[in-house]
Amino acid sequence: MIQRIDLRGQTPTPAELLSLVPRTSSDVSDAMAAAAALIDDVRRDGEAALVAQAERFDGVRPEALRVPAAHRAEALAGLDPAVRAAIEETIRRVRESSAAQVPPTQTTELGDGAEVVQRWTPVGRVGLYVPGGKAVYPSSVVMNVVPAQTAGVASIALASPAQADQGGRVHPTILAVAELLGVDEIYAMGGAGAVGAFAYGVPGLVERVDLVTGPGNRFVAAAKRVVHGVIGIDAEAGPTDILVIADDSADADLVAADLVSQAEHDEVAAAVLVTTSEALADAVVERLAVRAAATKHSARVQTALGGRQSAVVLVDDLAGATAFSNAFAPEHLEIQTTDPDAVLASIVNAGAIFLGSYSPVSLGDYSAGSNHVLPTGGHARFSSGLSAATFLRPQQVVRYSEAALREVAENIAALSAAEDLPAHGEAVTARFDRARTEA
Ligand code: HSO
Ligand code: ZN
Repeated sequence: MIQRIDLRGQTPTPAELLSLVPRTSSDVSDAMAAAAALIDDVRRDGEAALVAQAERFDGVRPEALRVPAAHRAEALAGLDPAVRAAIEETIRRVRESSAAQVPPTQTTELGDGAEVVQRWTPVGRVGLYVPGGKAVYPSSVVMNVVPAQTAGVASIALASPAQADQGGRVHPTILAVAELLGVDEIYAMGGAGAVGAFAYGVPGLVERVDLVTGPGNRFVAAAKRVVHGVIGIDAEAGPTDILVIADDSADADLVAADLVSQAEHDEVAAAVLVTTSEALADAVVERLAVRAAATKHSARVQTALGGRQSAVVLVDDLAGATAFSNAFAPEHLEIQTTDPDAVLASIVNAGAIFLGSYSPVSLGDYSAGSNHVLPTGGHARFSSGLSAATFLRPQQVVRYSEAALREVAENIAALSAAEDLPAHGEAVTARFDRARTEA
């Protein structure tokens, strides 16, 4: 089932490494036209369009587009106490670690009376999209809302589709988690139309937002692309992936369990083991077969493991393993070796990194206190996971005194002349122009 690739004795380039284990592409361009049409409907017809889209796509008329407080309270009362306790502890941990993501205001003195201050200012209003349907992930509500709250976002709204099997209400677990988080502005709206409602506002229902975040299907991703520029968006999430770097000290059964755990998300999820040990490779392949056959979502897991995006890769040494991993830029990287920190030192591209045999990805998905919204599709080469910083903008504040400005006045004059923008220079010289001040 899972393909085996033997790279021992070879030194492939990063591009060659990537072509050996290509991720499934997540092209949303063909959904763009449909998403744009749904957004136009919402801009034209407002609430009526949202109701019509719910009937068409979710097969139900929303009981209320704006979720009333009573529904949220009912949902929280019905939440399984064990799930409630687990969510509360996750909230606590994510809050604590998110606080460290808010950079302090920093002042740089560039001379006497010359000062540039950098401060971080939260986005004013955020719309969080939460998918309904098959995959309802209350943990993702926490991962999106908590960093926004930590950043100091004043206004947070949440949208999730009306569920046919809930009589047209938003999924109760989502409502309950929102209630635990203190989010009281929730809309039963889904898909591209919901993104449109957030981007442009709907008179009498929802105010426009500044930024939309959260996962969703192809049409939600396409809708985000359509409205990007009108408002901000977070990264587009593609299929999840995991890469494990392991040596002969790793436990094959645990490595297999971790690979299966992320393969469980999606038929196109990628699960990759890169190892220096042939014995471990053999053992993991064996354990994968057993676990994949026995797990609840066996068919999905087997499809994911059998795809070209998944592999067991043999390398000569740990340097070869890190080279592979840096080229792949995994969303989740586990390092299960005798000295994980030594391997970590050579890692540059990864969404989140899990060290040692007691830090599985599932820990990060639910309870570590880290964020599980991470760059997929190799985007870890240039971007990072969701954090308080996602909701903050660095702003520079400039304050120069007369003497400090005088010191650079000639530079400004020279540069403005070189760019043929003399009025720029004149704005500075005017301040020191004696004829002007005496007049
Ligand atoms: N592993 C997923 C997040 C998740 N797992 C949510 C379970 N629920 C992407 O990082
Ligand atoms: Zn997961």
